[in-house]
Amino acid sequence: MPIKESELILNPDGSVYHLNLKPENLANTIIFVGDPDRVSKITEHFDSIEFETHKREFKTQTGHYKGKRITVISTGIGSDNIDIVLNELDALVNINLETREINANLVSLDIIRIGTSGSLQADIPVDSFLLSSHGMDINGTLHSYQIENISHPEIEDAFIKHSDWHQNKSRPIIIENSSSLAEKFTVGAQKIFKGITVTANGFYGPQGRVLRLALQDADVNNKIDTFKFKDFRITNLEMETSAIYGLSKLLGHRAVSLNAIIANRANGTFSENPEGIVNNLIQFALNKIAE
Ligand code: R1P
Repeated sequence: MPIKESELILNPDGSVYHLNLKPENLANTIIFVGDPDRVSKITEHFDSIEFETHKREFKTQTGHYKGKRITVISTGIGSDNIDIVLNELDALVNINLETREINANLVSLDIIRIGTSGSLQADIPVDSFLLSSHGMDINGTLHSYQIENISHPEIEDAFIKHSDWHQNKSRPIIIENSSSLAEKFTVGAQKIFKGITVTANGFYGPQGRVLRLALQDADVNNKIDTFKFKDFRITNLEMETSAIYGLSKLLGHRAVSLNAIIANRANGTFSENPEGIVNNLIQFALNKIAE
C-alpha cells in the first residue's frame, strides 16, 4: 500500500516537507547540530560543498571532508524536531518517493550529533568531551512508538524508584547508542567521558533550573546526579539524544551523540570559551569520521 500524501508530505519539487531534501542531496554519514549557524562551522573544514538548502531551523549542507561524503543538518532545539528530521531522513533513503512504497533493501545511515551539554558531576569539568552511552527520554517523544524491544526497563525502574519520579510525568525510557559507531570515537588518545545523557523537553524547569518558577521536584537534579545502576551513572542533560538514539534504533540506523560540556551544574561553572570547545569537538569528530 502506498503511503498517503497526508502522511508523507512532499513539496512540489518532490523534496520532503520540512527538510526540503531529495534523496540525491543526502550522504550516508550525517552530522546533526542544533544551531543552523554551526553547520558552516563544520563545513568550513570541507574540501568542497556540493549542495545546500535552508528551511526554518533545518539548514543542510552536503560535501566532502578528506574524501568522505558527509551531510551536516541543523535540527534546531528539542526532540520534537528530531522526530521530524529522523523520519524525513529515513524516508529519503528507505521509501521510494515516487511510488510511496517502502524499499525492499533498507539503507542504514550513520548519524553523529555534535552538541553542547551541561555535566552533572564535578569530575566532568567544563571543556571536556562526553559520548552518550545511552539517552534517557524524560520528554515522552518515544512513547509514541513501539519501544519495548529497545528500552531498558530494569534501569528505568531503578531510576523511577531512586528519584521517586512523579507518576504524572512521562515514564523515563533508556536507549543505548550504536556500540559499533561509538567505538570509532573512543579509540585513540583523546580523553572522552561516557555516561547516560538525560534528554529533557525544556531548558529551564525540565532541567531543574529555577528562575522565577518553583519546580514540581526541587531536588530533581540531585536525584539524577546520584543515580547509579551497576556501572552506569547519569552524567549530563541536553535536549535531543534520546530521540536520536531511539528513532535510529527503531529505523535501523547507527547513532552516537558527542557532547561538548559547556556548563557544570555541580559547581555552577560555564565555559570561558564555549565556541573553542565546540570547534575542538568538531575537529575531533570530523577526523574520526574520515579515518
Ligand atoms: C539548548 O541551549 C540547546 O543546546 C543543547 C541542547 O540539547 C539544546 O538543543 O544542544 P545544541 O548545542 O546541540 O543545540
